[in-house]
Amino acid sequence: MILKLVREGLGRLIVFGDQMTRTTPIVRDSEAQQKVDEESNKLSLYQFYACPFCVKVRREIARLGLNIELRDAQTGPFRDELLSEGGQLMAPCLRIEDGESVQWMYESSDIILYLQGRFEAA
Ligand SMILES: N[C@@H](CCC(=O)N[C@@H](CS)C(=O)NCC(=O)O)C(=O)O
Repeated sequence: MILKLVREGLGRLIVFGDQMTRTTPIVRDSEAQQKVDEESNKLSLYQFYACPFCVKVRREIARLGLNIELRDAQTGPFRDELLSEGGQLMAPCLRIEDGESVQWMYESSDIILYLQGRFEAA
């Protein structure tokens, strides 16, 4: 219980630090941004608010100027969905829709590399 509170407190400090030190997002012309937005519509991030790994990914999403839906997996339907469809109750997890198929990507570093590879130069 105490450990959980300490972890939550530290997480919130990290969230605060992140918000104080956000960098300017990549700027694109409106056509390029529209294309990126359309692609981002097919992505969603299952995450916990005060999780440092989630902060790291949210920070990169902001830097890359992506409008990815954030889904709170702490409680409620997204928690159940993450477990039943993704296979693990661990955050962050990026849900990637590609036509009929869906990929669930865990591991913050893998998610960041994936987003950079797909959107850094877009
Ligand atoms: N190596 C993973 C670690 C992710 C991780 O440990 N996430 C914690 C939250 S900070 C988690 O989901 N724990 C399972 C739980 O809280 O039920 C990453 O980098 O994404």
